[in-house]
Amino acid sequence: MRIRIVTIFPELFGPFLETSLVGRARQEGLMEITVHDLRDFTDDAHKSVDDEPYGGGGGMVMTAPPWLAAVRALAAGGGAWRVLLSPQGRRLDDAKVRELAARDDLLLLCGRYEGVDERVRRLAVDEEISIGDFVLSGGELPAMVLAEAVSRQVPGVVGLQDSVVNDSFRRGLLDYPHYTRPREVEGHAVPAVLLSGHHAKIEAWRRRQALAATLEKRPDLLATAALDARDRRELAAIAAEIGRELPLAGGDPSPRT
Ligand code: 4FV
Repeated sequence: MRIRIVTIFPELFGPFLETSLVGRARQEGLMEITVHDLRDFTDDAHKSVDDEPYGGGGGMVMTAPPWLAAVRALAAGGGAWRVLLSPQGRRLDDAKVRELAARDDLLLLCGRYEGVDERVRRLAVDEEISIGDFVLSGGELPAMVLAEAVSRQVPGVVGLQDSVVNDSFRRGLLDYPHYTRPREVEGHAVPAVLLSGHHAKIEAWRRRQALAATLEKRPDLLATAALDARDRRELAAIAAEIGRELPLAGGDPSPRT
């Protein structure tokens, strides 16, 4: 898997590329992640990358020529999927992460200022991705979020592959609660089932916890979660217990009045 990132702040990526999962994946050659300075693709003495917006209004806009030069130089020979990180993009979620991981060669464009000139989108971008409906000062943190999420999908990057397969959202549900030593924390004990060694009961308990957490915190996810008949029965029981209507397909539940 190759990820190349274009930014005017390459220094922001140092620790991210040298640490933890991504750091080890690069070291072990499981991933190639490189950062490229947009200013290296400017052709003026000041290496300028922004200018005033046509039509007025505050702030500056990133000019198109450096971006076109950078993307065409780095994506020469084709094959790279060119992603602009921006609030106008499709929201990043587990399904999109897996889709991007399958592309195997990503070129991430990190905007700054008010954004990039519209011709960059038209001439040098295959897809826009947003990490959420809020405005940051740059696309660098979203690029790191995307790179980390995608790297977890690369075989061998996450030691326990099954912890990726079992990642919440992969199953369309929120995660079950996790416990470790000490057994008791300020009077709060570990659920006995987790100490039972009874794997089937532990699995059933975790499934029920994931269903309950999802119904409580993210009922919207239930519309697309992979639920079997046992799950549906369990959900109905949980909903009755906590006085919640079960979300109709696609709708979220309102507390039972
Ligand atoms: C963003 C987001 C984001 C917008 C203006 C950079 C900033 C500035 N990118 N998801 N939310 N980008 O806020 O991806 O250029």
